[in-house]
Amino acid sequence: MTPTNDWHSIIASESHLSPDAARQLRDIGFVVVPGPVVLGGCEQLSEAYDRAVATADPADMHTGRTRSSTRINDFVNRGPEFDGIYIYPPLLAACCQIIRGPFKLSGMRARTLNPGAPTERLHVDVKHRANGWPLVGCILMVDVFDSENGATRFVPGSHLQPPEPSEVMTNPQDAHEEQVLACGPAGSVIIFNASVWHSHGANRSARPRRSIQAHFVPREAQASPDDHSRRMRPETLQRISDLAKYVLNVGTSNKPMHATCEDARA
Ligand SMILES: O=C(O)CCC(=O)C(=O)O
Repeated sequence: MTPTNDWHSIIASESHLSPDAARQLRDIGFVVVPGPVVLGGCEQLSEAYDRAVATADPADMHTGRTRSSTRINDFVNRGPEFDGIYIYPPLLAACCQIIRGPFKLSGMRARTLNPGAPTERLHVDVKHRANGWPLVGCILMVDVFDSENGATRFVPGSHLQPPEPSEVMTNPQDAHEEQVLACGPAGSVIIFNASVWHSHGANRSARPRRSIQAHFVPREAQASPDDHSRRMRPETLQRISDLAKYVLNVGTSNKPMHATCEDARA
């Protein structure tokens, strides 16, 4: 047997999800788990988020036609507070479970759901068997997610059938009778199979609902158009671990110098 000493094998053998979380992801299509520990806690994450948004080049900010949410791309390069998100072990374990082979980060961006935003249409993030399928999504709650501020809604088990909401629903913006909300305290992470029907709810609160959202794709698939690999900042490359470089698919070999993820994170 060939020795399993490539990055993917190391990640697969060392990254773990609890059996219950793994089951929810498989059967329901999403799970909410406590997120990675951020130096300085949620307060520092919140400050770093606001700072990154305030200093972002306007070319990296997208508010869309309805202005209901603001997206800021490339959170790989916006500060050390965000480095632990895309290498969070339960998230990597979920990628192994869903993608079932080598994968990479496609993109990581901020999304602020503005007060007054209406419910979004239910959708999937990638078509069944299209380039980039299966796709894994992750939403880190910078603020609490609740029924008032637009917590993400999911239709449990919908990833197990090929039709998309727009193919079977008269209006995908409507409430679905089986939908459930993914609520949680700030710092929680939603991990989901991006084939599950989902969307944000309405933000009826007076506060913005802030989040950091990441997507992972099979390694050979095309990354998102705002792909970090074309714009890695030297200070990011200097700061991040070899494991992170592998997950980002930037400047590292598939054959690690390290025996474990732990050594590589150090
Ligand atoms: O921001 C949200 O709650 C939903 C995110 C979403 O629709 C997506 O990841 O495609």
